[in-house]
Amino acid sequence: MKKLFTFTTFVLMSLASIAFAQETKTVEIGNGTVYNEAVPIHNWWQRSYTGNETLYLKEELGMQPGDKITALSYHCIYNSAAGGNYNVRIINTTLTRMIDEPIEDHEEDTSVLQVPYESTIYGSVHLDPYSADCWITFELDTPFEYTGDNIIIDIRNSEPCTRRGWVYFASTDCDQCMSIAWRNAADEAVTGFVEGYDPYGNYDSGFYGANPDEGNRANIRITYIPNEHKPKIANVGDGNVPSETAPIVNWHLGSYQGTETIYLKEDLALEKGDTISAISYHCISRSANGGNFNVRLMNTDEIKLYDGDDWGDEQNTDLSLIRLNYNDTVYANVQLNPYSAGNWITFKLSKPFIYEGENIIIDIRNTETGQSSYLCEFSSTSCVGRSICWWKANGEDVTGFTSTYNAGIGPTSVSRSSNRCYPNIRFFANGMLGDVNNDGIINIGDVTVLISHLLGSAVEPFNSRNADVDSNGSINISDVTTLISFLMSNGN
Ligand SMILES: [Ca+2]
Ligand SMILES: [Ca+2]
Repeated sequence: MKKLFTFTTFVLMSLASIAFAQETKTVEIGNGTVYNEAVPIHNWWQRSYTGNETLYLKEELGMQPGDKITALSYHCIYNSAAGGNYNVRIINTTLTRMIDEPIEDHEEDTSVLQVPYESTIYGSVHLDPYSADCWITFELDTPFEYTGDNIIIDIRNSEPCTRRGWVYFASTDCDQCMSIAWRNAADEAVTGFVEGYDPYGNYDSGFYGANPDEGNRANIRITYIPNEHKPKIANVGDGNVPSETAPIVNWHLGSYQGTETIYLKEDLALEKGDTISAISYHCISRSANGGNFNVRLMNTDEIKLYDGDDWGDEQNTDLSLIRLNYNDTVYANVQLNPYSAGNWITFKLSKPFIYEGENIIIDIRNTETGQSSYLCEFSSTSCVGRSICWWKANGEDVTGFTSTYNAGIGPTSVSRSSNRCYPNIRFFANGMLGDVNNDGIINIGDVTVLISHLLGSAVEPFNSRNADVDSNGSINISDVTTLISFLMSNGN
């Protein structure tokens, strides 16, 4: 009976592992046999703290926006006696190497650190002294949402090293610095790290020396759940009404302002689970408008931003009309310079926004006082109740806005009508359809790469998902024509 039970358990576990294998993919980066004693784990001194940050590039990852990382594994070659508890943090980044200037041994230039101590801890692992030649896996408690950029993985111990020991990991040489490691000394106060630790001010042993143009990096296996949703572009609005109040308004020189627009699910060619990668607006009239803006998004089942019937142009102080708060997630921050007319302006999101199948509210507001009072007109569509704008007048206390601003106390005026139209928009979901060379923008360079690919030239990087521009499941000459017509309509 026990044998049968064991056999049944084995079969069930096998089935479970098969099902699991179908849901996840693994990418392995690095195939070298160099040994590294500092990354991803090192125990320098008993009672000391250690950490490291390592960069992996999007072309190495080969992953898609919306993929979710669920585990990281490193190949341990040898461990003498090290052990302890370690946390893993991950961020998306556009950096392509860790440092630009050499750092010396024990240098305390903590500005080279990229991952704040306060950022999300995705998983942890406890290490006992273990055998040689094994893979050490960090299972992530919280999946990491990949945005399509490079990533930095930060691993540091969560309590002082309990014992001194050496750990060697299989690594690969790099022709630029992709990894840095640091430690603080054994006699430093240890409680500061665990609670309220400031990673930018608590070093006295500093970094291992590093050269910007060389180094090595631990081999890694990254396990992730692929985003099975195809790249797509969803357009909303076909009107040619000009709007000077949304999505960007610089109403008064030296003032703060913001806009919110609601887009309804029946207008969105999106499906639940799509990951928004970027949004674009069509600027139709030139201005000297510019500045720095934050973009916030929310899923909602509301259908209007204002449900009254007095949609006049009057201003009021009913601040409850503003749905998003300053403390809500910022999905994009963009610096807009004065630009030419006729362009689609793209806001690439720095973290994925998952569409839940209902309506979407987009909030765009400046993070600093308006740099000009010139207006900028956007292609828009007539409506009632779908867009509002607000501003804080000249002479208002402006300091509260940038650091502690709460939308409920900030604006002094809300315009409910926003000229009775909403800005046309393009949603890029699950990647950037048309971004064939994977550089984050869609331009003539993508046409060149696509044609080269069709002519048989191996051009890297080549994003085959983004290259099926007409979304018919194959990549051929019709994707070139579709891409060209898209660029023509894009005003580029
Ligand atoms: Ca591109
Ligand atoms: Ca195609």
